[in-house]
Amino acid sequence: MYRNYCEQLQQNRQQEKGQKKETKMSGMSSDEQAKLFAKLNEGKSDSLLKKKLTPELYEKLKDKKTKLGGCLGDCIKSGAMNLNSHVGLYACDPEAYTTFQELFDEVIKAYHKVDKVDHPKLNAGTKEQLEKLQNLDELAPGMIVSTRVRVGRSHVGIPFPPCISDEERKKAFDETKKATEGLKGDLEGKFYDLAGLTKEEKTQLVEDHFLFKDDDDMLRDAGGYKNWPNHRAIFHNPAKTFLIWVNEEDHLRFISMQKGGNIKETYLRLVTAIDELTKRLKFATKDNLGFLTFCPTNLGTAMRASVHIKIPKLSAQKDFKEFCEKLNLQPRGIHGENTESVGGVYDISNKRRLGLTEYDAIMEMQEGVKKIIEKEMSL
Ligand code: ADP
Ligand code: DAR
Repeated sequence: MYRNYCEQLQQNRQQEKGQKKETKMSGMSSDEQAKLFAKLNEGKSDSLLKKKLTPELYEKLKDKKTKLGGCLGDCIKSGAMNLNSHVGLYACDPEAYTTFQELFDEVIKAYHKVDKVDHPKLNAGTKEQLEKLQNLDELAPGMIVSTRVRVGRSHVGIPFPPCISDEERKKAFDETKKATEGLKGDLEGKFYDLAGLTKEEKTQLVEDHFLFKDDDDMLRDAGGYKNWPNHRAIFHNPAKTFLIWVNEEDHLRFISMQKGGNIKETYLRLVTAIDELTKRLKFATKDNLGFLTFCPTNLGTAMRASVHIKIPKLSAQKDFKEFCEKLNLQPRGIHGENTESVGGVYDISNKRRLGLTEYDAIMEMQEGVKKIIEKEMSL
């Protein structure tokens, strides 16, 4: 996996040097951008965008444009229209992290709890380290309903939702479809165009936690559902333990998931998939940021490893959120971000994705979940 990754980094650097710089004007006027900044400052917001985009920094960045024509307004629109955002900032395209670096770096440092924006090289773990991964069903039988580990990836040279055209989204769709052909073993599966699924098929896949929805207002305001459902797709193996989401929030999400608490098996399947797909696709990276994604919370490893776990007693405690925060864990509801828990079952995952390796991230989740199990059993 590491070898493929290094080769790809080298190719990316050569590609960026020779890449023809397309210029595409963003659709947003400077007047609309100014209105968004005013809206952000109208009401109360605890978002990192509100905290970090000072009037002085706005003045400094407001006239800048990325080579693909993206502007600051494209990046702050969601946070300005949704003052209840936690972060509120998205990159209009991969180059936004450079063009608007003074803003993005402050948000990145605050979210990922790092003093310096400096992500380590990809490291899924050595043979010895991987022996430390566990099947937590042996520790707490029946407590973990399911385990899921996912990474985000972006195609080189294709903008993110605020600036992507329908043709560019089709290019990402087609490249991914081609890359899934010929996957073998546990990774072999079928590619389903979202537009070709019936309403019932989609509903069942969403209810079973396998498919994404188009119901996140913050993602909508960031341009995430433009031309929906054109060129959106899901790939999965027959067992639905390996899936790929195409053109949801990110160009790509590689997902390994299964019933129960076998973190080791779930993680190793994803590592194999990433290695295989790295041979077939080129992913956007930046040395100090790792893998580039639409949202700065997903940079670096772009990995979120989660368990759906039954913790009715711990979750009823007043300090539940603080308990998770201290372990660098993020509690969520069980139907996706900003949803509620059901029957005391919570989605518990690593919060940090940048400034640590893939191995560090999965171990941070595993060791944190073990502390959650210990606490739940002690109550
Ligand atoms: P992500 O950014 O990782 O996609 P979301 O919170 O949007 O996270 O979750 C996406 C989907 O994955 C939702 O349907 C959610 O229910 C499902 N999901 C996340 N973690 C798990 C898990 N451990 N087991 C089963 N489903 C999960
Ligand atoms: N609506 C954004 C979400 C930030 C993190 N989640 C992502 N990228 N799905 C917010 O700022 O709350």
